[in-house]
Amino acid sequence: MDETSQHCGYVAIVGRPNVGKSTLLNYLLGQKVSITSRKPQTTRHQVLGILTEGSEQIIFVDTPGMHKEQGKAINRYMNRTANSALAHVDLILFVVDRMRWTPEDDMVFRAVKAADAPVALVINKIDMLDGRDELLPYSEKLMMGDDFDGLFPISALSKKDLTPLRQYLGAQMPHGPHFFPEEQVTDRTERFLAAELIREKIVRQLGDELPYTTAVEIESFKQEGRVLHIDALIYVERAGQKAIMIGEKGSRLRSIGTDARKDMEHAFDTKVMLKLWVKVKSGWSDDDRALRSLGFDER
Ligand SMILES: Nc1nc2c(ncn2[C@@H]2O[C@H](COP(=O)(O)OP(=O)(O)OP(=O)(O)O)[C@@H](O)[C@H]2O)c(=O)[nH]1
Ligand SMILES: [Mg+2]
Repeated sequence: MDETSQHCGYVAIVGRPNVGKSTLLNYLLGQKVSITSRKPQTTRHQVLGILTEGSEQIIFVDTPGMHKEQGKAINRYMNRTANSALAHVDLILFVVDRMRWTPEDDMVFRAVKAADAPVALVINKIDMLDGRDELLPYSEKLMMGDDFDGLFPISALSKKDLTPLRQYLGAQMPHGPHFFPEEQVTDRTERFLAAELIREKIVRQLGDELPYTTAVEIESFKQEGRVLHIDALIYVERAGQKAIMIGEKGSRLRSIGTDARKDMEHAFDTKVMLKLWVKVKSGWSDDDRALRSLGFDER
């Protein structure tokens, strides 16, 4: 294709935890590159999702939810990661949940206002509304002056009303050659996605506390014939957490493994043999060196 007719740009997706940023990204791409769950602080890293359609390439940057709690090294890492995505993008999607505007939304609002790029407000989860009218007062409250370049009430989950947002995104992309090959969908490796899918199952299957103290490391990732062999280590912080992760007679770990394997077989389009181990590494989430060795890489 003639490069002079191409459009290409970066779009940061930011907001407090749990508003539906990763769900929106996966929907826009038509495939899963970023894990999701009903628990806050699911996304821990920046993940690029690349959408190429004809002359248009939109490079989305999914980010960890910005949150007030700064207690541990991992929380500071996640907030830094989200903030750094605001620099050098062409557009910012500020995602909020239509149900509630919280002090954390105020915090994100201040951060996006301080950035150079135009900001569009995305009010997600409108499927939870009884009627559309319920949104009006909320939108007015939010359209404070000229703060936002656009306003999009959507439902990323039920895939409602996304066409105006999609068209807007295309129209905002500056002229310029594509940065990525047409077939590339993310900047992350299959290894990274494998680790994330395991973590997603942990977050989805286990109680409220455990997910925050869990990290996953892929030890080996080898295609042998028609089977992809993946060995992974799940880190927890205490022996009691290890027992919960394994479950009675190994039942919990088996169930996490089965769910993760199914997703991997779909994502990698091959048969997968997944082996999981659980290991205690106390204090890893508040230890910068441990974080670095687990792939928390400051991008
Ligand atoms: N009802 C409803 N639920 C949604 C919608 N979009 C996302 N969700 C749900 O909201 C929860 C959080 O979604 P995520 O996409 O993981 O949210 P996130 O903003 O990426 O969260 P963090 O990565 O933790 O910052 C999940 O249970 C989603 O299924 C929506 O439009 N409607
Ligand atoms: Mg997320």
